[in-house]
Amino acid sequence: MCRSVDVRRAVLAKNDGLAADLRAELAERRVTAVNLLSSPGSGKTALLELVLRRARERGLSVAALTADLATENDARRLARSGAPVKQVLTGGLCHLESAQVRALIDGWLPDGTRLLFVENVGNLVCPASYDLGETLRVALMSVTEGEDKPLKYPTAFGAAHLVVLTKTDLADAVGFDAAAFTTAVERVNPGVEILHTSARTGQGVDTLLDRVLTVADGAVPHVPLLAAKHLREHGHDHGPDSADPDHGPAHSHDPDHGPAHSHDPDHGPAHSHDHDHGPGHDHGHERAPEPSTA
Ligand SMILES: Nc1nc2c(ncn2[C@@H]2O[C@H](COP(=O)(O)OP(=O)(O)O)[C@@H](O)[C@H]2O)c(=O)[nH]1
Ligand SMILES: [Mg+2]
Repeated sequence: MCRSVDVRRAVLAKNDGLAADLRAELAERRVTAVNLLSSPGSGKTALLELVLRRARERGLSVAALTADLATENDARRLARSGAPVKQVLTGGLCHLESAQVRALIDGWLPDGTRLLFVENVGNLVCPASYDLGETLRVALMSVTEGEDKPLKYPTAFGAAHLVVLTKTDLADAVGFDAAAFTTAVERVNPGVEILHTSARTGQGVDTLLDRVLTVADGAVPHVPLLAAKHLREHGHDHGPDSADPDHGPAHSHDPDHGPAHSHDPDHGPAHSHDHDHGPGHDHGHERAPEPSTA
């Protein structure tokens, strides 16, 4: 086995360990963390803003972290809900890691927070391999992306506790085939629940929040579905569509390869820093620790 593969495996193993610790700590604090995964533009931010609003209307204490390669646009949008929001700028890194989440919640996450939503970097490849210590992983896809995407990104959709279809208001306009989508999801994640949502009409927003609360209340046992474990058991996503959109092709075809984990040369050295938005925010520029790199 070549050394780079060893290093990638070690990076994943280290992340898994930190994630397990974080999950235990969050459970002790009675916080349920929800990791949202999708390609860019699927509607994560639009849906999350509605979920945060609805949760607050129900008197729930909620907070959100949102990751972006370069802008704070999503944090500004989410902060309109009135919930505490923190932006993570990954500086070109294509996913979040558990160490970043841990660094960000320390000293920020308000006591008594019930639900912590994490909007991951828009990408269906790398984020799928990194456990963030979440209780619930949600893979989202919009009706405009094509019914076969679960088959093309089996790690992202196969290791999700819940699959959310977004932008259903556009389904007729794009000729979306709901049955084909359901079949594709079933192939990679048999039995997983699929919710249909629209941030335009509000369809499914309450149902999504209800599902998250069901898990938070412990009404259904948490089933660990760690993506890294799934990845090791079922192999990495292959083919041109699995290339990390933030990186060059050199990182996409190693068959024995952990997640792409290098830095976009256009973005300089990977770093992350975060900005508070919403109540109590101080525009601090704390630096999260350097993400570990292969
Ligand atoms: N028609 C429609 N457009 C949506 C919906 N949700 C998001 N959008 C639009 O899709 C684009 C991307 O949404 P955004 O929330 O930024 O996606 P993200 O990149 O996954 O966070 C924006 O122009 C949104 O206004 C929806 O449910 N219906
Ligand atoms: Mg977004």
